[in-house]
Amino acid sequence: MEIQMWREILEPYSLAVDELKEKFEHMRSAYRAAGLYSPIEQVDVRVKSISSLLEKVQRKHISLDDIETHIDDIAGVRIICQFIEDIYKVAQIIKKRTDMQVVEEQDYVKDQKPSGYRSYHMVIKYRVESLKGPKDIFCEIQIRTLAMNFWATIEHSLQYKYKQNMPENLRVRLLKAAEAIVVLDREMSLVRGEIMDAQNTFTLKSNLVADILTNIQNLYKVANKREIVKIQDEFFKIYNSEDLAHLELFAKELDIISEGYRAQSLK
Ligand code: 0O2
Repeated sequence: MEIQMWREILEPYSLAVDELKEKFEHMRSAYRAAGLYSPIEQVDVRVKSISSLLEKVQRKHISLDDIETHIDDIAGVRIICQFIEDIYKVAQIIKKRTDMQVVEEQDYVKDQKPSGYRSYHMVIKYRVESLKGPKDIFCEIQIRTLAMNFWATIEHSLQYKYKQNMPENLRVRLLKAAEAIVVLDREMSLVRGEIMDAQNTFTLKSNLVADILTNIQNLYKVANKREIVKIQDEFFKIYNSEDLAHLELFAKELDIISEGYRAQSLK
């Protein structure tokens, strides 16, 4: 197959991963904008490189003509979560979406691979609209925790280095490290409530501060300077007191003041 042909084949996959990255990142922002904890921490995407595709084609004895139907991870999305519980939440969210259809699932979190690898895998069918028209493609979504990702990234590099000949002592060490990851994820799940509370408070506070600052900035255009300085001083006082309920109240009062000025300017 010519290089140009490869480029053409990979084009829709590249479009798909760009779109999917945008969608999952938007989901994360929407949670945070609503002051909610996001089960999605990070989204990485990639299109399999030509050399990695060729390696898989040879290893699995697939004809070059069957690549698109027999290899379902040409497009890859990796969703990183903080906690194991988030993995299953994200999987449920994906299953409910109407713009992607889950065609295969593999729970390597519950059934870890012999290497020690853990991750939740889904293959979805996803439609892209390219210049040539609509095309349904397969995409592999890997959902894992930060800790699982740490392990998999390191183990993947070692696999790449040693291919099938990983020294036994290294293999055993990696298995031990995988066990430690299981314990770490379990421990983190036990303090999940505390961590989520802390993160929700942080998100709520930064959303409030952003709203307040936008309102103050807009007031500069309409209110007199003395009033704005008074508002600013009050804001700094409340902000430094770390009293979130007071900050919420202040933000609401400021909304009313801003609304008043807006109504006046429309008269
Ligand atoms: P890359 O660079 O991520 O694309 P396989 O025969 O294992 O290649 P299969 O049967 O199609 O693939 O699917 P499977 O088992 O779900 O694995 C697909 C991907 O999962 C791999 O892609 C890896 O990203 C990841 N994976 C699976 N097993 C392991 C493992 O033991 N260690 C690590 N670190 N990752 C794993 P590629 O093509 O290997 O690599």
